[in-house]
Amino acid sequence: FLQEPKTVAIVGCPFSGGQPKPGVDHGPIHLINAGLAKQLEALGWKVEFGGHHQFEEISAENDPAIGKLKNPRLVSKVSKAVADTVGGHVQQGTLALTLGGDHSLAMGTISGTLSKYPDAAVIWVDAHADINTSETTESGNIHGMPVSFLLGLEKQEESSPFAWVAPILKPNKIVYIGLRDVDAGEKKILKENGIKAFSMHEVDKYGIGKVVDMALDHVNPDRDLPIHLSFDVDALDPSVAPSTGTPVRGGLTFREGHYICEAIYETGLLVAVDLMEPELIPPYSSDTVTPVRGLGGGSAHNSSPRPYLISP
Ligand code: Z70
Ligand code: MN
Ligand code: MN
Ligand code: MN
Repeated sequence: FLQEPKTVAIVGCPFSGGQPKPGVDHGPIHLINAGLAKQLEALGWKVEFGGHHQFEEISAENDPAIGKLKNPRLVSKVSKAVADTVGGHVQQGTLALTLGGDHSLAMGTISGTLSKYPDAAVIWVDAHADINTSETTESGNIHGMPVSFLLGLEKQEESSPFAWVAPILKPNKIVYIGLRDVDAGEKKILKENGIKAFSMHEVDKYGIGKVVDMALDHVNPDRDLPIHLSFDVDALDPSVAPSTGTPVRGGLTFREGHYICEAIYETGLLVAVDLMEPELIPPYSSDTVTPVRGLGGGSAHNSSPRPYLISP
């Protein structure tokens, strides 16, 4: 599905409005400053990167909660912009590599992939299922909800900020790896919809090689559908990736995390990758980091006081 020469477009999304803690809005900046583009070039990829997205257009006063959902208009607007950007790259046969930012962004990235490939397979690597609905969410944090929007588990009224999300992902086209912190309401949703999940228990039991094979057999039995990999770094054990909003004990090892990515890449079917919820990468500190100018549409300077926006 990718065009030659193989090209990766980095979509930097320093956004954390889908959850309350600042930190993940610096993740993409740290990854770029740590030399990600050069490393990808060294692996033989042509790299496109024009700067991080700037998100600043809705202030907190203008974005009161809808039901339990926090920052709904902002999260919706940001995800829509990301959907258009990722969709454009996938259309062109460029691997879209989105750097988060919190996982609410995947509403956008996966919508972008599905706009070109409605039957794409999604592999969601995470400690969390991120499948709460507005009914089941306890936190109201939308980063715990993107999968439910993509599946269309709730009807969105025309007035909903999320009405733009095409709810076309089928429950048998998403598979989880790495789960270990799933809410009771989410377990019920997974069960009722027959959604396949390989939790850390299955990783222990079968080993990561078998788990990836079984996950692919489930969502992509004939190995002919494009694959979207959505990788939350909190899937990794906190000893490997401590710098994320909510580290959860008992996660994937360094090699298990890499193996998943390698094995999926080897299928030749990968069209988009999300790397979500990273914060700081040592030895870089926030003091040494300079925000990069925006991709256009929106100025590079933020006047908004919202803590999850990068400031100049
Ligand atoms: C909980 C919620 C969560 C992180 C997603 C947690 C969700 N299920 N936490 N990613 N780091 O708030 O819905
Ligand atoms: Mn997540
Ligand atoms: Mn998570
Ligand atoms: Mn930082």
